[in-house]
Amino acid sequence: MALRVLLINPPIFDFSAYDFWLKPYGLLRVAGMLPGGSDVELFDYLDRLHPAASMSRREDESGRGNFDSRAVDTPVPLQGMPRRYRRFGMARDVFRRFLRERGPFDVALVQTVMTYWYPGVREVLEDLRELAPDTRTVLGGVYATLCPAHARSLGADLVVEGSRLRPLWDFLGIQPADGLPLWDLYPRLEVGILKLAIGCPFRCTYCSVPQVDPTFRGYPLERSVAELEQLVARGARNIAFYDDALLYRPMGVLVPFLEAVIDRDMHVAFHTPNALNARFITPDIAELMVRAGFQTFFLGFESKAYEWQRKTGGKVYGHELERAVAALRAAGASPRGLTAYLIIGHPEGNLQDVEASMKFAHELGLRVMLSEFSPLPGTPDGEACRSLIDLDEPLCHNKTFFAAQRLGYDEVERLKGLCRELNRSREPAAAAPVR
Ligand code: B12
Ligand code: SF4
Repeated sequence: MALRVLLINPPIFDFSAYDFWLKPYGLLRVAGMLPGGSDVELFDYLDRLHPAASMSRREDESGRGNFDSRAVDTPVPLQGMPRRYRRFGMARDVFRRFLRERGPFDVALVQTVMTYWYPGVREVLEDLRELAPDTRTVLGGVYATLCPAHARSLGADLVVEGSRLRPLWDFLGIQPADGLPLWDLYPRLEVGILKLAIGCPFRCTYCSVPQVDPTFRGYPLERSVAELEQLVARGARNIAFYDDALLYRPMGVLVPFLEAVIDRDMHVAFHTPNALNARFITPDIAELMVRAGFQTFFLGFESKAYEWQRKTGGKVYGHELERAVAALRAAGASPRGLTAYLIIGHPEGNLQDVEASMKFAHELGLRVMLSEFSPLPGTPDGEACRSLIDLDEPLCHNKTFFAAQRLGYDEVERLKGLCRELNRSREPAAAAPVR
C-alpha cells in the first residue's frame, strides 16, 4: 500500500508577519525524496493563493503580500509588549475540515521555521492528535534543529535535527529517492525558492548556521537548473534564494548556474531575501546577476562600525559595501531594488553606531531595513543574552520582543521612524515591508 503522507506548513504566531517569499522549501525537498508511488498531500496555512484561503490577493510586483491574521492572546512570556500578538494564515477550521475529509494519513511531516513560531506547530499537533490520532507526526526544520528538546516536548513522534535525514527514513522504514522538491502540490504558484548550496564558511557570532552547517557545499548544477525549470514550468516568475552564502566560491556554484539561466533565456526575477555578502559582489558578478534577472539585492550590512564587525566575525566592512553598490549600479541594477539590512537590539549594540550606519547606507543610495536581533541558544551572542531573557523559552527569541527588551520599545520605534524617514526621502512611493 502506498504511504499516505501529509505535509504541513503551520500558521505563524507573532507580532508581525509578511509574506516575504515564504515557502516551506525544506519540507518540499524532503517530500521530493519520498519513494515514487507515495500518496502525498500538502496543507500550507501560508499559501495566499490557495482557493480555500480567504486571504487578500493583493501583492506587490515581486510576489510578496500580506497574510490574513487575527489578534490572539499574547503568551505570558511576551506580555507587556505594547503590540497586538496575532495568528497569521488560513483559519484553523479549514485544516480541521481538511483532516476530516482527506484523512487518514500514515504520517504528517511538519515544517518548522523561526524558533519563536512554535505555537503554530503546537496548534497543528493538537489538531492532529484530536482528529487523526493514528497519524504519526514528524517535525523538521529550523526550530526542530535549534531547540530539539523543546520541540520534543510538544509531543511529536520524531524530531529531525538538521539536514541529516537518516532518522526519518529509518522511522518511515523506506529508502529515500532523489526527486525534485514537490512544487506540484501547489494548485497555483507564482513564487518559487532555490538553494544552490548548503552551509556557510563565515562565523558570525549572532548566527546559528556555523553550528548547524559549518561546511559550504554546492548542490550539483544540473539539479539546481532542473529545479528552476520545474518552477518556471509551474508558473513561478519570482524566485527567491534561501542560500546562506550565495556568493561564496562563485566560479563553482553561482556563476555556472547564472550562465545556464542566461543560455536558456529564462525570464524570471530573482530575489535575495536572506541577504548577500557584499564583499563578494565584484563588477563581473554584478553584471552577470543583473543579466540573469536579479531584481532585488538585500545586502547584509548590519553595521558600519569597524569594531562591531571585527568582534562579530568580520562579515563585511563599510568600504566593501560601498564597492558592491558601485558595482551593482554600474551593472544596471535598479536603485529601487537595493537594500541594506541593519541589525538592531544586538548585545554589542553600544559599539554599533546604528544611526551613523543607517545614514551611511542611505548616503550610498540604499534603502535601509532594520533587522531586530533574535538571540539563539548555542550562538555566542545568543548565549550572552541569558541574563536578559529566558533563552530556553523560544518565545523569548522573538525579534520584536527582544529588541524592545534590549533597547526599550520607544527607542526601537524611534529608530524605525528614522529609517522610514530616510527611505521616504529616497523613494517617495515605496514603503519598506516588515520582514
Ligand atoms: C530563508 C530564511 C529566511 C526567510 C524566511 C524563511 C521562511 N520559510 O519563513 C526570510 C528571509 C524572510 C527570513 C527572515 C528572518 N530570519 Co531567517 N532564515 C532563513 C534561512 C536561511 C533558511 C530557513 C529555511 O527556510 N530553511 C528550510 C530549508 C531551506 O533549510 P535546509 O536546512 O536546507 O533543510 C534541510 C533540513 O533542515 C531538513 N528540513 C527542513 N525542513 C524540514 C521539515 C521536515 C518535516 C523534515 C523532516 C526535515 C526538514 O531537511 C532539509 C534537507 O535538505 C535560515 C538559516 C538556515 N540556514 O536555516 C535563517 C534563519 C531561520 N533566520 C533567522 C532569523 C534571525 C531571521 C530574522 C529574525 C532576521 C531579522 N531580524 O529580520 C527574520 C525573521 C522574520 C520574521 N517575520 O520573524 C534565524 C533563526 C531565528 C529564530 N529565532 O528562529 C536563522 C536560523 C538564521 C540565523 N541567524 O541563525 N529568514
Ligand atoms: S555570513 Fe550570514 S549565514 Fe554566514 S555565518 Fe554570517 S550571518 Fe550566518
